[in-house]
Amino acid sequence: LSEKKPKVVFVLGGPGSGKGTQCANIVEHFGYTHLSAGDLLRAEIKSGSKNGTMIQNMISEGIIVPSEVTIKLLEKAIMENENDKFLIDGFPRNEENRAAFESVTGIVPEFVLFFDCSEEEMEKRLLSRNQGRVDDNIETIRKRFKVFVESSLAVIEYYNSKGKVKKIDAGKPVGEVFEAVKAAFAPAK
Ligand code: UP5
Ligand code: MG
Repeated sequence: LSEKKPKVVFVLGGPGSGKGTQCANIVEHFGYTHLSAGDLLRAEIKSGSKNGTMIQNMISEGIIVPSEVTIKLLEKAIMENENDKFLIDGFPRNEENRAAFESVTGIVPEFVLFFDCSEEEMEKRLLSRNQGRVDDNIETIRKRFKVFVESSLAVIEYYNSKGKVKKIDAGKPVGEVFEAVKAAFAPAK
């Protein structure tokens, strides 16, 4: 992976802040490949892998899956893709994820997009998503919010201290959020 030297942008923000939605727009506009850590974990469950049951249980509780598991899936997805620029959506989720990813892959992100959104708005979005996700029920949503505040915000603070965070007001309609996202990518084009 160190030979490939891919360009990586981390896309972070609370559950339902619009990471997946905006990543789809960024892919169309800027030619990145979108890797959602959550989607990779859900695919791993479906594939019937030995870790599937553990991953399923953790996602149902809104808990962060061990970083070895997630990092392996991300590395594989990066290696198997010819593109050299990737959006990593929903990872790293805690300081241990962050440090392990940097040391295992040698990859340091170009920058970090942070979708800032109120819990009230995120809750509303998640409860009306209706895609059959095991974690889109009010109890698990509350647990996901708690994990985000207690573990994931520290990652954003870390990158903020390095001057790498581009904060986006993600509480607005999709189109308006994307205008702000475009501005964040424009200088790097
Ligand atoms: N929507 C989007 N933008 C909108 C807007 N501006 N206005 C109005 N509505 C908007 O959007 C959510 C919903 O809101 C959609 O219906 C959308 O149309 C609408 P989406 O783009 O899907 O938001 P996103 O931020 O991607 O929400 P998601 O639920 O995917 O975020 P999570 O971070 O909770 O989920 P993720 O899949 O990343 O992780 C799930 C679980 O996997 C974690 O809880 C954890 O258990 C596990 N996990 C790990 O352990 N490790 C990892 O590294 C990653 C995941
Ligand atoms: Mg998502």
